Amino acid sequence: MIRYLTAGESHGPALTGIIEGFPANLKIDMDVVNHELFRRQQGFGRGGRMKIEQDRIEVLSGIRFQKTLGSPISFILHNRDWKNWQEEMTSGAGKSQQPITRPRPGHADLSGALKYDFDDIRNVLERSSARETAMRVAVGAFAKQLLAAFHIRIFSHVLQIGPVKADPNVISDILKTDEINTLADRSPVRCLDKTASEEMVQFIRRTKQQGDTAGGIMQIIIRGLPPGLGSYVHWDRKLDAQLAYALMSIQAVKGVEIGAGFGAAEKTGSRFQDEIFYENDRYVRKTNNAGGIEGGMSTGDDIVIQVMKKPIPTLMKPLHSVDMKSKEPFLAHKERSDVTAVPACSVITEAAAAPVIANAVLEKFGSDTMEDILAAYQTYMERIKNK
Ligand code: EPS
Repeated sequence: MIRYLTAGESHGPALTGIIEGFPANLKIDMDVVNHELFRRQQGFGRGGRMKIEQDRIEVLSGIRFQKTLGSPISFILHNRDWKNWQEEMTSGAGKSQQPITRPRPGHADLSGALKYDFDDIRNVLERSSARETAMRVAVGAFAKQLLAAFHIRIFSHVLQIGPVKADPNVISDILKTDEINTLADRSPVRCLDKTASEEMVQFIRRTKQQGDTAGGIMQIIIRGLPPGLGSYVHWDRKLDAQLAYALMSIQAVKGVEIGAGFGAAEKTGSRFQDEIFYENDRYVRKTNNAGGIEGGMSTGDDIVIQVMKKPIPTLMKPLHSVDMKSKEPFLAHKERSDVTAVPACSVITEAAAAPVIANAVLEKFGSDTMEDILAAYQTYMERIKNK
């Protein structure tokens, strides 16, 4: 099974990642990995940092002649901004010239400083920063290449930023195609509804002028799964639970909804359940309120998930806070940040979901070499055809 670790401070020398348990003999295209990192850096509403960085990783182990070895894959991403932070962020001797003592409401600042007994909030914010997600996107890019061998694709797009929503009627046809990411990548906010996309940009502009920030909702679509990934037999093997865990762990995510989500509460059972038919030698459901997961297992239909990211807590017009040194009321600390990172978060959700699905594939079909895993997959697909 795939496990992974990420390390690195936002303004430290580098971010690093290690993936353990990745099967051998999968061809890896590093351009694909670096393209995913590029996608994460896009999106209207990002701050100055993305103009400094050009995220690319260098692989240090686990791959030879473009193929995985089954050994841990480790990689490094050098922070270009490091050159501006060498003294403040050194691992050698030194002392901060500008300790931060005014926690931002909504950030990890206050609880983190209390928990780890820090007098300088920078010790918290450097690691709690969403800069860490660059490593998760790299991990996701490896996992996506594994999934591609089984024809499993992961897409995402933005449904809402602030009060501006994509029109479900405008985007419904696109959602049936495999063009979701291609078209979403063309929008400055990854929204498939062009009118809403423009309104979102205007909304972000206005929000920035007001010194404020915005959150939003994105949708992930995972397509091409066989039925039966995950399991109902034990709580921690349920695919929806594992996906929710991975998605909730993304910085500033406050909600995850599967399929019809909370909207299901107002439906009666007869209107909510996806009825089963048998057509052209296979089982079909004509609706997908369950979002592609029943009893903690994939049904074979698209897995559909909505993820909500709250507004970023670093405000240029800061909110009330307390100075941790003097205990006097002060306005919270402000530093360079994004107005919204919802479009980037959309790419990150794909990456967070990918290792979860990859693990469900490995759990079902084996984990050593691609050849063995693919053979087990084909046997299973043949067997369920006749069921
Ligand atoms: C981020 C890098 C950060 C922020 C953002 C995410 O860069 P900096 O702090 O140097 O401006 O743009 O981080 C946050 C929103 C946060 O709350 O920490 C990135 O690479 O994604």
